[in-house]
Amino acid sequence: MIRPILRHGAEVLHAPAAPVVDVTPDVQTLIDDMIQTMYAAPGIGLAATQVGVAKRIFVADISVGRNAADLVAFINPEFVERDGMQLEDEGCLSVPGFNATVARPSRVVLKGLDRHGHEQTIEGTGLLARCFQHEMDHLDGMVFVDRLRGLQKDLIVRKIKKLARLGKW
Ligand code: GNR
Ligand code: NI
Repeated sequence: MIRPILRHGAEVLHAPAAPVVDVTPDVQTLIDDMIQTMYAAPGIGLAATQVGVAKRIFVADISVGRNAADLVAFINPEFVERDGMQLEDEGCLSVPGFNATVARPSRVVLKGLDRHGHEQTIEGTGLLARCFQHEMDHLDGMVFVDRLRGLQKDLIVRKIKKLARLGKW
């Protein structure tokens, strides 16, 4: 089932999510729905908070369905390594129509559970590293706009507020 994606301003997007205690069938259904929702959008990642669930779960596929091996689901992910630096353009399904350059480490290693509840450790570089960090931010209640400073941030926040006021957000 495709679930609606919440937009910047929805409370659950701006609060930290709680760890998953048990990988129950409900969690597996949620992950299946998140994968469908990510592909339908289309996007390269999706965090549970974006579909209104305050749990530490995300899915990612930088091939957007072209390569089955690229699909990743993480439950309770944690950083084990982070190094380097990359400056690239970033967008978010919860902030449609906006993008900005965000500084991120160029390589990360994440550890957590897969969708069956088994431990997994995955390394990401380049776009995958960026995607992993973007989704980790979502689990901590942070959206890429929160990583911006000064005029760039103010401009996007101001435009979102205006759209919301006009009922176009
Ligand atoms: O689809 C997405 N593209 C993207 C591009 C650059 C950096 C991060 C991303 S993640 C985003 C999907 C999304 O909002 N995930 O939370
Ligand atoms: Ni996002």
